[in-house]
Parts: sequence; structure tokens; C-alpha cells
Amino acid sequence: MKKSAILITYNEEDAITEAVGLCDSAGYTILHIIKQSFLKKPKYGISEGVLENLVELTERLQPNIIIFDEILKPSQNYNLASKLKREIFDREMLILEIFESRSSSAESKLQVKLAQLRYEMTRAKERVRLSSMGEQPGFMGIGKFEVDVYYNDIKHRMQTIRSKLEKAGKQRELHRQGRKRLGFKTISLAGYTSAGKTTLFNALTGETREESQELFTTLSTTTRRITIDQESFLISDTVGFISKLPAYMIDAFKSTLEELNYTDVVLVVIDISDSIFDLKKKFTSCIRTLSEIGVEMDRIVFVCNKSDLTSKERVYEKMEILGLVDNKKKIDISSKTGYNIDKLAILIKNITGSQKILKNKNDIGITYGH
Ligand SMILES: Nc1nc2c(ncn2[C@@H]2O[C@H](COP(=O)(O)OP(=O)(O)O)[C@@H](O)[C@H]2O)c(=O)[nH]1
Ligand SMILES: [Mg+2]
Repeated sequence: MKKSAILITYNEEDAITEAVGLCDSAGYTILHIIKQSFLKKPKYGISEGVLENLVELTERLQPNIIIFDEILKPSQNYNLASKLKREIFDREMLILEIFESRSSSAESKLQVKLAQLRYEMTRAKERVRLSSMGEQPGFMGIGKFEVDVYYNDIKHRMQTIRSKLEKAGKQRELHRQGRKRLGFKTISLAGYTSAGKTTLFNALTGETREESQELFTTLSTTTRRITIDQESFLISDTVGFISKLPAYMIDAFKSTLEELNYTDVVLVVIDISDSIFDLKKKFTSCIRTLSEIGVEMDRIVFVCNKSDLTSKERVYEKMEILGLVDNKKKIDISSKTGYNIDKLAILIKNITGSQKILKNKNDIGITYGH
């Protein structure tokens, strides 16, 4: 069963699309979206009037949790939770949940745990501060002494994880070799949240996420087998890039992307309908991160998705701005209409070392594995 949520986000199209994408990645069905131009009101993040509406909606729709697309202070979280009688996830907690569900290697699990403790730590600090100032004595039933114990416990656990991480780093190579032994060539999808990775994954695998919801809840099953022109590949949907990622989460994020290091082809999915400003910003950050984790350029295919939303000329113009026009490993597609999906399959097949050059789309047959 998918968990349900009411989402509170900014009243801007990009923010809404991203927040919806994040909820989707974390496995929540959104029952209702509240859009606000300001989410940093001191007591509840939102105004009391909006809160009243939210209380009513929560009673009526009975969501499992409330997702708040901003960073909440412990006091705000507590205030909201006591009014709504629900667990409140702020933006960072939601992102951490996604990372947790997508971390597969021992190292990435530790990195995610570290980021989670860091999240706790900053909140513990506020608890200590509030109780020592006497402003909120016994905050959430915790006295000053207990807060100190709690804070020190987190610090201790973070140190333990750091030392485990040093050892885990050494095991990374072994893990990678293990994957290679599966004997399949592998394809991974990378790119920003809502660029269309999951839609492309579905277009290539011929399976819809809805049909196999349960299977999609763990990482191993975000991998599927597809056959392109009689050759089998494993294709994986990865955790997406996220705009405004807090600095302390970057290591956790990168380690969840580690899989890209032992993938034969990385499909960098670009939303070509984005503004030129966003395109450049996201593209640069994608390339920088991929090179930092060690993905070589010759394994990357730039997939300009959502070409159905803009004219052919405009797609070309944007590719030119990104410096992709002369790159042989780029393609404009639409995961929604299916445009050029067959050509993309040919491109993948050719890159992974087939001698036979497939010129005609009738030469190619994509069949679906399981
Ligand atoms: N018009 C159009 N919409 C698309 C296309 N690909 C994906 N989308 C939409 O973009 C949104 C985000 O897609 P999704 O696959 O969830 O993105 P992900 O976060 O990268 O996995 C969804 O509403 C999709 O229906 C496309 O080629 N054309
Ligand atoms: Mg997705």
C-alpha cells in the first residue's frame, strides 16, 4: 500500500513539479496540495487561517503524513504535529527518506545515516538552546539534562559512522566487481527530479510504475532487464538530482549515485522544456557531480526529453547552448509520446560495443524482460 500525504509547497510551477516528484520518489500518494507564496511564518510556517483549512482537510482526507516543502524548526514541527495529529515531514526529512530508500551499498547506507544524524543534530542544538534560555523548558517533554544526553549520543553515533565509513571505502571496489559479474551490460538513468527519468524508464521497459508499485519500493527492483536487438541490458532508475540540496547532504547524495560508476551507459535525462537559465544551471551541476564521482564522458548519453513541449528549432537552439550539437551521444526524445525512443535504444546498443551499426529503425526490436 502506498502511503498518503497532504503536500504544502510554494505557489510556483517549478517548486510544485519538484515537490510532487520528490513525494513520488519517496512513495507517497498526494491527496491534496496547498500552495503558498510564503512558508516561513514563525509559529506554523503557514498562517493560522491556512492552518485551519489544513486541519479540516486532514480530518477529511486522513493522510498518513503531512509534507512541508520547506525546512521546519523543531518548534514549528511540534506546533504543526500537535494541531494536525500527524507526523510532519519537512523538505530535508523527505529528501533523506528518498536517499535512505535508494541507498544500496554499505557505504551509501552509512552516508545517509550520517546525514540523518546531522539533521537530528541541528535540531538537538535548537532544543538545547531553547531550554538553556529558559524559553521552552522541557521542550517536547525533554528536560535540559536529557537534551544534553541526547545531543552527546548523536555526536557519538556520528563518530562511530565516520570510522565505519573509512573502512567501507575500501570495500567499494569489491562491491563493484560483484556487480560486473552479473554479466549484463548496464544502463542507468540520471538527471534532475521531474526531468522524466521514470517515464523514460517505463517507456524503455514497457512497464508502468502503477502496475508494479510494490516492486518499486526497494532499489533492487528499480532495476529491470530489457533486450535491445537480442542483447540483454539491466536498466536502473537512480535517485534524481535535487535543486537546493543542503550542503551536508551532498556526500549522501553522491554515494547513492555510486552505481553510476559501474554502469556501462549513463543516460543523463534533461528536461529540454526548461528555461535556458535552468537548463544551464542543472546541466553544469550534473556534469560536475558526475565527473566528481568518476563517470567518464564517453559513457554518457545526453537525452533531451520532453521535446514534444517545444519546437524542433528551439530544441536545437537549446542543445547548441549546452554545447551538445556536435556531440554524437545526444538525442532529443519524448518519453511521453515515444518519439525517438527506438533511436535511443540503437544509440545505447551501439555505444556498448556492437559491431553491427543499425541504421534503420526497423532493424531494431526492443523486447521486454522482467
Ligand atoms: N510532455 C512531456 N511530459 C513528460 C515527458 N516525460 C515525462 N513527463 C512528465 O514530467 C513529469 C515528471 O516525470 P518523471 O518521469 O516522474 O520524472 P523523474 O522525477 O525524472 O522520474 C511527469 O508529470 C511526466 O508525465 C515527456 O517526454 N513529455
Ligand atoms: Mg522518478
